[in-house]
Amino acid sequence: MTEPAPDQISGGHLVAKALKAEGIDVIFTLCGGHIIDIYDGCVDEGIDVIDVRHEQVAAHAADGYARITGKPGCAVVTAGPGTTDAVTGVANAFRAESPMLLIGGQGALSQHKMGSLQDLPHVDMMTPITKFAATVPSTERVADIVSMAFRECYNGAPGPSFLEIPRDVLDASVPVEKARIPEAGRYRASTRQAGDPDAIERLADLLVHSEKPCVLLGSQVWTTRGTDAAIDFVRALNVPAYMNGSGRGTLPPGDPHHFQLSRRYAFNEADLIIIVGTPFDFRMGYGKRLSRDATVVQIDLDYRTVGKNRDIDLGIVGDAGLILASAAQAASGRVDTGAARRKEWIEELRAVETQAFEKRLPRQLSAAQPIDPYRLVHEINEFITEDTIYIGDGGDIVTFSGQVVQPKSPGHWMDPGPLGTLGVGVAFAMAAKYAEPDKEVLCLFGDGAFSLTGWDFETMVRFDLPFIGVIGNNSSMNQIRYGQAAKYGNDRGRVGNTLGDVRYDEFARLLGGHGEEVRDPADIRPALERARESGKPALINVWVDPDVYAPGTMNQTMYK
Ligand SMILES: Cc1ncc(C[n+]2csc(CCOP(=O)(O)OP(=O)(O)O)c2C)c(N)n1
Repeated sequence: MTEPAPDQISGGHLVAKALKAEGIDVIFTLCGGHIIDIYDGCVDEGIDVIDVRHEQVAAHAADGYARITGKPGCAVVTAGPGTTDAVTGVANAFRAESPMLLIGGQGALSQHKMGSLQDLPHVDMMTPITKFAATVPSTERVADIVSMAFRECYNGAPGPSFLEIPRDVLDASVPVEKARIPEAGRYRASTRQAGDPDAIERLADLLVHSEKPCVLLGSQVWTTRGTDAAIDFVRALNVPAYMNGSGRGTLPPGDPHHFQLSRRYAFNEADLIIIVGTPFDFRMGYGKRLSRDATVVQIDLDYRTVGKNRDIDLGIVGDAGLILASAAQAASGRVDTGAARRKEWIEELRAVETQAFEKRLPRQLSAAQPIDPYRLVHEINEFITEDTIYIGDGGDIVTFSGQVVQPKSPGHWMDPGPLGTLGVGVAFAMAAKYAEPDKEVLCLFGDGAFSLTGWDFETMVRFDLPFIGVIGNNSSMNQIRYGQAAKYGNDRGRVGNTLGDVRYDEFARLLGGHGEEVRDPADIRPALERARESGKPALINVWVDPDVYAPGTMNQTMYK
């Protein structure tokens, strides 16, 4: 074994020092000869190395780690196929505004363009799906450029960065005093922007004059850790709140300002709609689902998102929590002419909400066999606690859960985000359980989604990361099947979307986890309890009715 002289440091050790300075305590990786010096550096810096079975999982886990911890995640993969395998994970983080760094190996600079093993133009491939993508040109610059990549992750709305480190750059050693090794907390500024003060005053005015306001608390409320400010805001001004993405759980179910099922009604009837930290993308019907008569305010970290796809009346760029706190403060000194009518408005929405809930309840309690997916997600919703981090990874089954499962705490809801990537589940569970070992992690999978990256269940076993996996098994890619059958008829509607009747519970046991099969809805709850008690990574294979679809799937809302 060759060790650098004491006053020398190698590229891999410089990477590890820069990760440490960023507060990162784990990398997710799949090995390759191009990157092993980073592992050696991690050992010295006390950074854990979680090695997975597919690079896509490493990248999704880095994304998930960022969402849970508020720190950037890091995945390290080898050159060529290692890096291409991770592309989906980076792309998902890009659309979800999740800060992470992917480090890819690269052939030696000395063999540049000579056809070295696993050589590809990684930076060109990564540029459109990252905020920053670069080659590290010399060993001296390794830590400096890693810290630059982290800085770039937080420019505007957060997102991923990519670095490739040529093998000779990584493996070489340089005198320590020649390398810039940025120190923790000294190489980037705070990103908390308070918003234009004039715009905040206008928002305060709009609020106190509004009789029928509503607010949509999107993912950036969680990203910016603006939960408390958002809660104070809705309480101080008596504003009904809807939540989406990672913003779910900002208010717990049962809170007087927590609304979910009356959103369409509110967006039609409101006189003031405040959209916080979520774009007018397909999940919002590109803004078309908001009343044309309402005054629309949009708050976002990214200047480019505000006013995109739909006209707005007031746009504010900055940190969700800071802006909501300043608006509430600015409103507190004003005469609130809308206050009395807002009370009635809240009652009106509560009535709509209750009616919608009662209409659906019989489905949620259905004793049908095969199991109605509504019953499965109802049981999950009843089972989770304020310490359960809920993950959805699938098509139709996750659309059902989006209607029924309500996280009980902020930051306890994870879904892929607007890229709609199947296969995030095991990786998100890995990151969540690693980062929050005292929390329970429950992931609902479609059988199709689980199959994409399910081998990493073994990683969960190997690293002793217990979680409860529930597979809504309909032996189909049902969300696709619905639209296909509607368009081409039942026979042709079956082409390319049929899966085998796979016993995922047996798969779990094969890999050393806990597994159970459920056919009777009355058995769902006891099976969930046993999975909780097992203390192991678990898969409960629940056979759900393949001929029942979620309303969102039947309306094909995602394409409208
Ligand atoms: C990586 C990826 N591939 C394909 C799709 C397209 N897609 C969306 S939903 C879906 C079906 C998912 O099936 P499953 O996870 O079993 O859930 P189900 O719809 O059957 O409940 C597919 C293939 C996607 N979103 N992501």
